[in-house]
Amino acid sequence: MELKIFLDGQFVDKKDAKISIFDHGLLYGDGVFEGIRSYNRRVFRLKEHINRLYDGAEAIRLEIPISKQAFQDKVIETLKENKLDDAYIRVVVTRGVGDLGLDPRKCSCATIFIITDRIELYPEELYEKGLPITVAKTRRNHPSSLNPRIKSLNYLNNILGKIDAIDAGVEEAIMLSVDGYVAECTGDNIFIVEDGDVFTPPCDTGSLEGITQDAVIRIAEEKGMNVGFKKMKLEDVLGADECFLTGTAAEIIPVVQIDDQVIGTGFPGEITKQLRQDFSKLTKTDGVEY
Ligand code: PXG
Repeated sequence: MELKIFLDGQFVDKKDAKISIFDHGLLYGDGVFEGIRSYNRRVFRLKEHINRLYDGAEAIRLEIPISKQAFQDKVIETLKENKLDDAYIRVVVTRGVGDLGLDPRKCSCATIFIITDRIELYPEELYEKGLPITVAKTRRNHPSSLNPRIKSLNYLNNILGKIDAIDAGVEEAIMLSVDGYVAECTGDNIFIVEDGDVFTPPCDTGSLEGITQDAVIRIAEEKGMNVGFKKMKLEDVLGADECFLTGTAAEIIPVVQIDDQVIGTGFPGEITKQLRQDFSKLTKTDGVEY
């Protein structure tokens, strides 16, 4: 069965899902998006993703022409249309069709599309052995230039970071802020564990407010751990007992090496493993059913 895409109010076959070359999402990366997951016919943190989408849209003064509830319903409908139990969901809202100038006022109507597809998982081996990563040469956008809370369609900063990772022969790279603090990775938030305490950099160093990051903070709190936001330098990560990354696609993935430096024992740590177990339970029981 061909994949059905929700595009501007209707379902179309994947091969027919096309947008204009005058769409400002394409011309300028002018728009917002979300990556969401469903597990066993439950959409994980759907409301939170839709809220972040609308907050980002508001921050760039992009009016989404349907209500949040209608948007959530469309996500569910798209999943049902494609009969997917476990899915990766990509939601995109662009400024829409305009002229060749930057002026967003020339775009009269936002373009909305929703893609639901099978999820491509990282190999299990990476979770068992842990991930080697690098430090990107590219610095994270300064928050005063582009607020990291906005999950915008303009991902070139992250893609340049990803190219740095590829050049180093690894999957992910730590991105530092312009003033040298650890912000996040190219598509994941970062955590460290120090003497049993769990820390992640605050959003104002240039990281996205991750939905998986938030879920992990709550799990750690419930387990009675001391957990919180802390500005950190690369040395703090290198000297940590454990390090892991969080994101919708990766979930929680241990980091065991940064360039030629081993983190902790060089194996995934106990706290990382515990958090992974609890997160896995949460994704099986929580979420909007369909
Ligand atoms: N930081 C950035 C910059 C992200 O893009 C995360 C953190 C994790 O956030 P969530 O809310 O998912 O826990 C993301 C996630 C990819 C990819 O292919 C990743 C993301 C979006 C699209 C693709 O790795 N975003």
